[in-house]
This record gives sequence, C-alpha cells and structure tokens, in this order.
Amino acid sequence: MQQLNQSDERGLWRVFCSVVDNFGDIGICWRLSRQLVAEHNIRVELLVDDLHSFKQICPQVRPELASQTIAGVEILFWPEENCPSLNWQQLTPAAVVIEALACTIPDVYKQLMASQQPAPLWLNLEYLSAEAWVEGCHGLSSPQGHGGGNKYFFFPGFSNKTGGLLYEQDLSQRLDAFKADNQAQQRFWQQLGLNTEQFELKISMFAYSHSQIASLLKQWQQLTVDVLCVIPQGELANELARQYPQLLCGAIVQLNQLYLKVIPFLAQPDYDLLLAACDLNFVRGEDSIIRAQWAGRPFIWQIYRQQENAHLLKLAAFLDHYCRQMPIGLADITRQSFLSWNTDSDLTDSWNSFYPVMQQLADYNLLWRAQLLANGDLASNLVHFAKKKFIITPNFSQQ
Ligand code: TRH
Repeated sequence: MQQLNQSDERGLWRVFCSVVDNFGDIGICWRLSRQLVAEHNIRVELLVDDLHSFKQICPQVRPELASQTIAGVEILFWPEENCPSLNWQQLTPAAVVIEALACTIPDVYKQLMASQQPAPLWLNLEYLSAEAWVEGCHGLSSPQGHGGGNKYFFFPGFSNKTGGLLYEQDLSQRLDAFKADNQAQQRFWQQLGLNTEQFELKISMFAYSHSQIASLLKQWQQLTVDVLCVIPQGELANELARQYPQLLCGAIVQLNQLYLKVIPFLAQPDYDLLLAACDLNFVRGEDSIIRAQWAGRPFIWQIYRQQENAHLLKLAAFLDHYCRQMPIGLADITRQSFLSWNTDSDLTDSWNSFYPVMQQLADYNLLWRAQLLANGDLASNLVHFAKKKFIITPNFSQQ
C-alpha cells in the first residue's frame, strides 16, 4: 500500500472534455477545473476539442491558441487523436485523469497512462442522473485489460450515495446577498441594456426549441402585470425571431403585458447572477438546472432529449427526489408543469396552475438547496475519492 504523499496530492489533474453538442460538456468541465484550482490548489490541465463553444461561456478564451491559461487552468486544444500540435509524450504525467461526460481518451494516451509509474488514477466523470441505479454504480471500478488498470466511475447526483453536484464555496451566500441587493441587480440589468423597474415578473428562458411555446407566451401576454422574458441567443431565440425578426437586432418586442428580449450568451458567473435576478428560470440540459437550484428561484427544467423517450424516465427520477418533501398539491403541480414542458403539450393549463404557487416553490427551493448541500460538493467529493484511491490503489500495475 502506498500512502498519499505531497507530490500525489499536488500532482497534475488532466481533464479530457469533448463537446458533443451544446454547452453542457464544456460548462461542467470548466467549472470543475476552475474549482479544483481555486479551492483545492490542484494543478489542472483541461483538454478540450471545441474552443469556439468554450468561448461562448468564457469570453477570455482565444480559439486560435493551442494552449492558454485562464483562471489558473492550463487549457489545451485537443482536436483529434493524431494532431501534430499535441505531442502526447511531452505532456507532464498526470496524477489523476478525468474522462468527462462520455468522452474517450485517445489510445495513444491510454498507453502512456499504462506505462506511467505510478500510473494515474483514471476517473470517468459521468452524466447527471437521479435514477436509483446511479447510487449502486457510483465509485465502482472497471478493469480495462491489457495492463490498462482500473477506471473508476464517478456519478454526480442528488443523494449522499453519489458524488453530489458542482457547487463553489459560499455560492448560495453570494447569490442570496445579490438577491437582497436591488442596486446590484439594477446594475446587472443595465449591463444587459435593460431597465427592469416596471417588471413584476422576470423570466429567463434557456431552452431547446418547443412546439408549444406560443401557448405559454399567450398566457404571459394576458397577465395583469408586466412580464420580462429574456432569451439567450441560440435555437429558441432563432425560432422566435422567425415570428419577431426585430428580436435578433437586440430590440425589445412588446406583446401586450409581455416584453421579449434576446440577450447575448453570458460568461458563466454572469449567468449565475441572471438566474438569481429572475423570478422564474427555464433551464435545460445538465448544468443550468444545477445552477437554477443554487439560485433558489422557481425553475422549470427541459431535460436533454434522448431516443425512445429515455429522458422522461430521468425526468421522473429527478421529480421523485425534488418533490419528495413538498406538500402533495405543490408536488402534483410541479410534476405536471415539468412534464408538460418536456412533451409537446399545450402549456396553458400547466402555467395557470404553476403561476399561483411560485412563491411556495421559491420557499421550498431554499429547503431543497440546503438538502442538496448536505451531500457535499462534487469537486471536494472527487478530491476525497482520489485521496482514498491513492492510498488503496496507487498504481495500475499493482491490481
Ligand atoms: O447547453 P446544454 O443543453 O448542454 C447539454 C446538456 O449538458 C446535456 O446533458 C448534454 O448531453 C448535451 O449538452 C450534450 O445545457 P446545460 O447543460 O445547461 O449547459 C449550458 C452551459 O452554458 C452551462 O454551463 C451554463 C452555460 N451558460 C452560460 O455560461 N451563459 C449563458 O448565457 C447561458 C444561457 C448558459
């Protein structure tokens, strides 16, 4: 058995990120990498195959550079296995290698890992799911054969039998302080070119395209208060712009009580503030739903679609966790609203039930957030896991 020593603890962590589509993959890898550097004093190298997507959530990224350092994270462009600009042999041997979100480490690098003494700890950071089987698989290892050692599966999740969720130190305190500070919020909106004083309901709408979006917008037009809905640039904004072309020029489109505005993609920390500044957040995919939970505002989640409606099982599993402590009536409305938003249903009825319970949900979400935080945060849980594994299985060749 080898005890963890200083160099293992401080050694390099190499994170591999392949951008499948959208922004969740890089969004998660970028948050994790930054946090490992900032809060755990770990040297992190992030290899990513799409710097243009990365730039959307981190404007400092320069896509023309093969390597660059931002927020202490060393970022390498990883375009393809045999890219001449990446000399695998010359890379510093890593203490920990993270294969993030179903990406595949190149064979040439796997061979290097197997020949390293001691070999790195190889972790597969999985996609988020609230399904029960995740608890049984979290932390399991899988032998890779041919001297490749073990790969460990690390699952984010909603219970203390999983790896938890990405959460930076004091985030909820910082977001709550922002929510209590009207001037800070006004400054935030001004930076987006908006004066929001007249709006009693502010909604952020980060979503994939939706066949029934018009039924929801119609309800908002008929409310008795002024409603602001901001839509980040992308698929849904383009869809709405087919009907209201002025949206793409940054104009505000007024439809009775409803004011629509397309906003640019924000840097990740600003997106967190947007979620805290709105009264209701529509979020999607994997990372923005986590951020909505930290913001503590009412939210509605559009899960990433999968074949044969597999995503609806994942949605149901999440709702089982999320709604467990809610009063029955609130749980029914929440389930129905999430389900309608994730199917092609008309949204009139679900909105009419959801709107009156928003305050109740806002209160509940603070309890839910506290419950999630009791599971520890994903980065710290990963570091803890790595320390344990270094002590027990320091090296592939000993297994
Ligand atoms: O972009 P997404 O739909 O990503 C999805 C999911 O992760 C899905 O699980 C995965 O399989 C698929 O990609 C390939 O949604 P998500 O996960 O919320 O990621 C968006 C990221 O973009 C998140 O880190 C928040 C960030 N973001 C900003 O930084 N600024 C913004 O203005 C917005 C709207 C988002």
